[in-house]
This record gives sequence, C-alpha cells and structure tokens, in this order.
Amino acid sequence: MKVCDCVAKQDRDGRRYYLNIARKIIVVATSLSMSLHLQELMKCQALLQTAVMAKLTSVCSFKPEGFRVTKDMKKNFNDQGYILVKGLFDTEEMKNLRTVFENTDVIKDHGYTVADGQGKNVRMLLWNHPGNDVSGQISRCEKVVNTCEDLLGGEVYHYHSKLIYKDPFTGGSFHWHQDYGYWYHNSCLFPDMLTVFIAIDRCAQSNGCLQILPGSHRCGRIVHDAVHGQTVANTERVCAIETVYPKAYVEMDPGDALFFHCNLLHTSSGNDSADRRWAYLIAYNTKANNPLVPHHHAQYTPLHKVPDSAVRECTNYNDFTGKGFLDPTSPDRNELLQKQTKCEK
Ligand SMILES: O=C(O)CCC(=O)C(=O)O
Repeated sequence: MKVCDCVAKQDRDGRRYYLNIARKIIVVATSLSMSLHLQELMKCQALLQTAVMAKLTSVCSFKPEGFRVTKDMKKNFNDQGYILVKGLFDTEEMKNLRTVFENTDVIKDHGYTVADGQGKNVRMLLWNHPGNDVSGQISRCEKVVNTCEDLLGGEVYHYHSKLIYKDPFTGGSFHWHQDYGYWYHNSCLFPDMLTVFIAIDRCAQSNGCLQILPGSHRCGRIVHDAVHGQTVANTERVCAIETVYPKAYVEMDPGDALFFHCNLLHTSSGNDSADRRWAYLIAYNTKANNPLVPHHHAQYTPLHKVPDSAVRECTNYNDFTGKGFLDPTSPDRNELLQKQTKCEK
C-alpha cells in the first residue's frame, strides 16, 4: 500500500486512527531510509497537512436588527471555544476606527515593540479603559458587550484593549498560548474571560492571520513558559492537543469579529506579505471574576454601554482621556514590559 493511500483513507473513514498510522509510517519509513520516493513523501505530507486542517464551523453573519446570541451560537462557543461573526462592523464603522489609529499620533505616542525571537517584531499599543474615542465606543457598544455577556453568562467589564499592527514583511509572530495562560497570574480565579479580535485589515494566511485549535479550551489551562519575551504554551502539550483538535486558520475581512474563550489555544505567524495586518483586540472579564489582587490591568469598573449607532456617529478621534495606555516612555517601562512578558499581554 502506498503511504498516500493510507492518508487519503483516514479522511474518509475516521480522522484520528488513520492519521496516527500515516504519521508513524512516515516516521518509520524515514528512519529506516526505506526506498520511499521523495515525491511520494512530499505528497503524503501535504495530504496529511490538509487532512488535519479543521474548518471553521462556528460562524454566523451579523444582522443589525436585534442581534443576540442564539442557543446555537452559545452551544458552538461552549463546544468550539469561539464564534466568528462576519460583518459585525461595516465599512463606515471601520473607517471611523481607522481614523483614530491612522490620523493621530496615538501609535507614535503609545506604541511599543517586542521582538518575537524569530527576527521580526510584534508591535502594539495597549490601554486599560475604553475611553470615549471611536475605539472606546466599539468596546462599549451593545453588539459587542451583550454578546460577551451572553457568552460568559454574566456582567462583563473592559479588562484591556490592544491594537496589534503587523507591518508588511516585518510584523512578528505570536507563539501558541492561551490568554488565560497570562491572566491566571493576575489573580483572576476563573477562566470566565474572553477576547474579541476585530479585523481592521483583511487577515489572511499570508499576512499572519490568527490560527486556533477549535475545542482546545476544553483542555483547561495548560502550562506556559516565558520564551522570547512571550508567554508560550508547552509545545509538547500543544502538539498532542493538535492531534485531537486540528488547527484552523481564521481568515477574516475587515469588520469581522472573533469572540474566543480565554483557554482557546491560538497563535499567528509573522507577516511575510506586502499587506499590512492590523487588528483591534478587546479583552473582557466578568464582574464576578474581579482579580483578587489589583495589578496592571483593570479591576472591575462598570462598563457604560452605548447603542451600536455610537460607533458610526462618534467624531472623537483624538481625545484619549482616561484610557490608561501602557506608557512606552515611562522610566518604569522596562519593568512594565518585563511584567507583561511574565504575566500579561
Ligand atoms: O494578533 C495576533 O496575531 C495574535 C494576538 C494574540 O494572540 C494575543 O494578543 O493574545
């Protein structure tokens, strides 16, 4: 039997059993230097990779009238650890958000860079409170906050937000991690937290879109270590989990939003393309999970929700009062970043 046949068969007849056999055959064939055609081996590996790639199944489209989390969406979130809402923000809303980051000095004033250990740079700005500019309206608008509350089952507050900007060719990667791998150390006792990843630019495999292991949140928090300035999930564990919950690429259009559980394993590659990849990430915690000890992110602070129309109507692009940026010019910066490396995002 050809190795490829074996891989193809696993696709038809049952994912894990045949997949493991195929993997073993490749390893054994390689180690015994069997007269396996190189082409055959490569074809086999390509098939294997396609075979283990998961499809995104927890996907819905935003409908402006009375958008709420349905039973199915909640079940999908519980089973898969995420829901992808296509078109949560429209072109006009995204244009309004872009104005904040593109037409002001906010990135120059508050942005900072962390090397990813692979020759590229992760660049971001981070703030702890929503504020009143367009980005604040987004993190307080009902279609986002109500969705988080329905998914987590209780009142939420803004834990922090980030702009992550992966520049063409130089934008860095994020190693495999769970957000709760960081937040656990902030004395948040329960994994009742989530992140909303909003695509500002098209996010594709070529420019370093998010990659997730759907369902992996059910494994609970796994051990993380500090590697290359990031908090990284144990590699062997991630590999093992990947055989059970194969990887999916989360390709998104501007305005799409991924709501994902804080124990969902995720990563993203560097940007190897000429296309910018900017994303706005908002982290929410539940009121009932207020961190035991105050730290560098927000303690419970009531969130003043705004109607969805506020995002489009907002004309505040540059008054950032009260946002509490992580200050890259502060003398405490190194200490802050070290802290961040250890236990925050
Ligand atoms: O923006 C990305 O590609 C990933 C960001 C991320 O994983 C995070 O901030 O937790």
